[in-house]
Amino acid sequence: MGNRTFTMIKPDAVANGHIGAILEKINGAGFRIVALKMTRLSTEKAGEFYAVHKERPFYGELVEFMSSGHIVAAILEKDNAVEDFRKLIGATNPANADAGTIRKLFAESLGRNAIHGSDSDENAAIEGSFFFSGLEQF
Ligand code: 3AN
Repeated sequence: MGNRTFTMIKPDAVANGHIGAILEKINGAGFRIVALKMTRLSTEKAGEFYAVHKERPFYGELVEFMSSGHIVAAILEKDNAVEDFRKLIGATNPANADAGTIRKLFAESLGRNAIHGSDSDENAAIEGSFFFSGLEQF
């Protein structure tokens, strides 16, 4: 059971003005923010980040969307961080997400689903170091 996960507030949620509300939900659920930045992914960098999905039919759409605007990347700390954070964000498709989850509250659709959460401790570490150097993690 690891105690860190990685998240990105995606371009839809940033453009719709939800950064503050989402960070408040994250803190309110007991996560400590240990790294935080607003940035924008090039198509090349977005493709690299989502390389595990390369063979999936939605890969092109995903890369285009994730490089279409600013994102907010963060590393979060809490006991059982990966699993608890995925509960907090809700199902991939907001139509299936539980009431009160971040995707239910803020996502537009399956493709534009407001927020990313790592799916394993191993990927949390890989994804966190994709965006943050050791000096940027507190
Ligand atoms: P999650 O982000 O909940 O772990 P994954 O890993 O299955 O979901 O998918 C990664 C991302 O790809 C999702 N967050 C979503 O933005 C996008 N995605 C997944 N399935 C589809 C789909 N059928 N059509 C368009 N985009 C999708």
